[in-house]
Amino acid sequence: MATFTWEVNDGIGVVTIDTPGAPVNVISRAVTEDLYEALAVLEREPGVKALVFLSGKPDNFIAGADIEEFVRLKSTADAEQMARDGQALLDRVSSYPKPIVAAINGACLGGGLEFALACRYRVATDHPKTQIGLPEIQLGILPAAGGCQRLPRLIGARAALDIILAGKSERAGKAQRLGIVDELVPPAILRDIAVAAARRLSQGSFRRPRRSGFLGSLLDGNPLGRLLVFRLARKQVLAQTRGNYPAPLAALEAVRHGLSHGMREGLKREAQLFGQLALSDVSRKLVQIFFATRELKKDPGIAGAPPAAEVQRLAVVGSGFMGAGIAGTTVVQAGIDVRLKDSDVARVAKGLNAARDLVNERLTRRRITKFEHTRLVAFLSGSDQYTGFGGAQLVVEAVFEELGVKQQVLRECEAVLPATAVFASNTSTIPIGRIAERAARPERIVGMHFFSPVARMPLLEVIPTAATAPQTVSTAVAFGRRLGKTVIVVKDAPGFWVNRILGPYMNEAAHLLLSGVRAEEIDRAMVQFGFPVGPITLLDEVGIDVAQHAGEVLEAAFGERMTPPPALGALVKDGRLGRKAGKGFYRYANGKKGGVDAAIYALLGVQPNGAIPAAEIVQRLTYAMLNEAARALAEGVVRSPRDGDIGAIYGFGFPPFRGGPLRYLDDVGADRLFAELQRLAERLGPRFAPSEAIVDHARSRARFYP
Ligand code: 3H9
Repeated sequence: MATFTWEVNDGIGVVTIDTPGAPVNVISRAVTEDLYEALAVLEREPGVKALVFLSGKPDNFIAGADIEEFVRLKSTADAEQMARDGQALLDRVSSYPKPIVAAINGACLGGGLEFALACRYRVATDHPKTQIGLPEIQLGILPAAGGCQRLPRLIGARAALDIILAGKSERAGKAQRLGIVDELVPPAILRDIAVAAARRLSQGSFRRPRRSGFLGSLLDGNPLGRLLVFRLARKQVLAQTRGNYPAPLAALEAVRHGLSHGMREGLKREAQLFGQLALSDVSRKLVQIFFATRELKKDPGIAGAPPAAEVQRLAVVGSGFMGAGIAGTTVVQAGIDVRLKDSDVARVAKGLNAARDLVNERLTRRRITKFEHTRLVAFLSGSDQYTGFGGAQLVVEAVFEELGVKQQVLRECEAVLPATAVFASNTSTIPIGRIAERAARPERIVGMHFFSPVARMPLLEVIPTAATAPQTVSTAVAFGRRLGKTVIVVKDAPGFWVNRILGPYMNEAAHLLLSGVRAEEIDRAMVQFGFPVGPITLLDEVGIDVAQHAGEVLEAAFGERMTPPPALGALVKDGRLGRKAGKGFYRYANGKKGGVDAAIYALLGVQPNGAIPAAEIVQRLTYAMLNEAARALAEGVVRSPRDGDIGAIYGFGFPPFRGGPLRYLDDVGADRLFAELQRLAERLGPRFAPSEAIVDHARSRARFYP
């Protein structure tokens, strides 16, 4: 009974959950057995009138069912049984003859929340690490230990579906407002308040106030209202997932079935659906991404790396959109001093304002207190001089994308920075080695390629040159992680990883446009394939001029196969730079995207003709990307297929349910891809010629993943 220990004080048994040696508490088979045993012993104790469960881990209550365990499931029947076992355990908890109080501090997720929901009462701390939710959907499964039954019964179908279908976690304050948590307390008094609640419950009955309000009871409380709720939810799910993710629809069905046929039947359906989902290809892919992301969190980015230098002050040169984004994100995520520098004070002031906006947004969204807001804002300062750079351990330059300008900034920084400071360039197109050419301390120079907008985009590419010292790499990687980014270390080659494999994909979109495919048809096909936005919308978002420049860099480096068709030039000349200019392929009004602007076809000199079906659009775009991804991996641009896949998923939203381009390539099969590429090359030109990596893989029937 290693996971559960307890002490009894004045009739209340306080049980601590703490799996020895594990980073977080999870509900595994072994823990399940321990819990049955603990409940049996405590039931027999006549002196125990009520129980409190709290966690012995500092930041974690229970992180859910053990994901490693359900990955090992071999059959639908085993998976269904696993859900039934979980449900039986929580039935035991909910029908326990003595009241049980969950005292929640830290993550209370998935099966952890299902456990808490089976308890009679829930007290949670207002600590920011206290996250309460059901993230199962994000793993391609559904809450199957009664979560689809107990949550809607507690807070109403609408609110429950909102959490379950998005796989959302809420902070404790919101969970209390929703009615999931009964009491919200500071961590220091969690135990006392939970014990007091347990005592009250042991002395009398407790009725939870109803919260749903007039509209809520109208919608949740009668079959017709519920029908409406489910219809709407289904529509929303289909619009968001395009039918590519089966779990949200299954969860909807489990909730609906339970509310119309009762708890028992609902549980049965929940278990059946879990059985089907747990072994599905989509779930396996999403779980692989979960583990790959965790692995990357621990990966220093370079073999045998020395510990990262601690960064207490960041300096940023260039206070434009990127620079301000890096500055603001640093303050919000790392809470350290940031010094911003630009060529004149007006620009600096604009950058500081934009950085401050990110802190303000945290306050508006109630993520921080007013006090914390004041503290964080005070970390931001700036100047048109390099004052304050002497105290920085890391400087990131985000100035204009021109080699000469960047080299100049590097020289100026080296003159004022401490010799041990790291200089990072946030460039998307210029080789880091070129920037470092005339550096006094090339070993301290590295690339840190953030994506735009910095605050929202989860990926960071760290790019060492041949001369970069290992500690410079580990410092950049560790700092990126402090900003909450998933970091991949990539080779200093044109386009790095993300832009390199996006290049042929974007070019192919332009080829399709020029052969008369409508912009919205291209976008629609790729969104249906699983991308968050299509390539034409992406061009508008990135900026058509920026994309054109990136295309030129790739063409200069790789020649004909990366030559962009002459589509973008005409648009740039017309001032169509995308969303930022208020016009691109699409129309924009008051920041809102409208339809495609038909004028683009005249500019491109084509008549839309609808001649190419969606399947071919998808094939040409994705195969162009897969071909390049295999080639770049073979050249060592990324260290492993894992890094390549995570980079594509977090960098530009490659459909997660397909596992990333390299996993998808395995699924397509190198031999089939080879044959199709050859066919496309014959028909459309040598840009489709299979790369050597594809030829090798096809010949040896190799896979990127075992
Ligand atoms: C479920 O509950 C299904 C049920 O409805 C019904 C079934 C019948 N299992 O992220 P971190 C490990 S499905 C196994 O670095 P943080 C993680 O791999 C589950 N392992 O820390 C890592 O291991 P290592 C629904 C888990 O502080 C270590 O813990 N729950 C699990 O940044 C530390 O993790 C979820 O989806 C798990 N459930 O974040 C929650 N959780 O050190 C998934 C964590 O060896 N977990 N580990 O690399 C999380 O979101 C984050 O881990 C958490 C902590 C927020 C808890």
